[in-house]
Amino acid sequence: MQAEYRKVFLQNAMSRDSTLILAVDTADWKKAQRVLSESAKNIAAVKVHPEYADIWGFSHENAIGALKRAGDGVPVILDAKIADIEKSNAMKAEYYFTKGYDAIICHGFQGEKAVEAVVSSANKMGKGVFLLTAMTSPGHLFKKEVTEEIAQIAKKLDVAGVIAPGNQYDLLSMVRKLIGEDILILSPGIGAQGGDAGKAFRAGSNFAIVGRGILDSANPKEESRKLREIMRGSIPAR
Ligand code: NUP
Repeated sequence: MQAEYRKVFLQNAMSRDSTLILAVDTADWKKAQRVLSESAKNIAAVKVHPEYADIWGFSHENAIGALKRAGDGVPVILDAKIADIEKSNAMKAEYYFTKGYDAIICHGFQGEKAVEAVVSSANKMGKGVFLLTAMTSPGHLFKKEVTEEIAQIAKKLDVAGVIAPGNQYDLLSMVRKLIGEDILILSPGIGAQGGDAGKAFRAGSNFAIVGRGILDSANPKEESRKLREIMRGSIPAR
């Protein structure tokens, strides 16, 4: 069940005392490894794109193992943005979960049945699904109604969490209202894309996903520490 994975994800965040997720977006494995180990004490999880394993010269399994070693055992979220029909989504989800990724980011615009295929594959394997309700990119085509419908799918399927833009606070708080208090909100768009962690948190976000803001900073350890402090308290008492 996704509620079970949500509990596991939250317990991990609480034991690491962080709700900051590092997006390891760099083609340079040495840099990824260095930034990750320097910020490991300040983060709850890492988020990685499927291409990076190959770019770094690893199999998926070895990339996951190396990320976990550098990050003190962090969960690894795959930003696969799964967006196909039911059958293909089931194949993709199973493929990535079998490799060892802990959770996956999935699109919602393809409709409930196709999302359900990812959720049932995740449930069989004790993994998590984070459903993308809107995007941070300027000019994105997620009209308000589309985001509302995706948020309703998230609620109906009770996914572990959703992804909602950390640089669009009205949209973020609308998503929070629609999904209720339990489903987690993970927000990219903070820092390099103009979003502010404190504002995203106050609009209803639980986790900040940050790439360049940490990767390109002169002091990733200090930058991740600051972001972690800003997000402190973003998990409501349950
Ligand atoms: O809407 C989205 N916006 C976004 O930036 C959904 C995403 N998954 N992302 C990802 O978050 C993006 O691909 C990148 O890996 C990360 C944000 O990185 P940065 O802007 O903090 O460098």
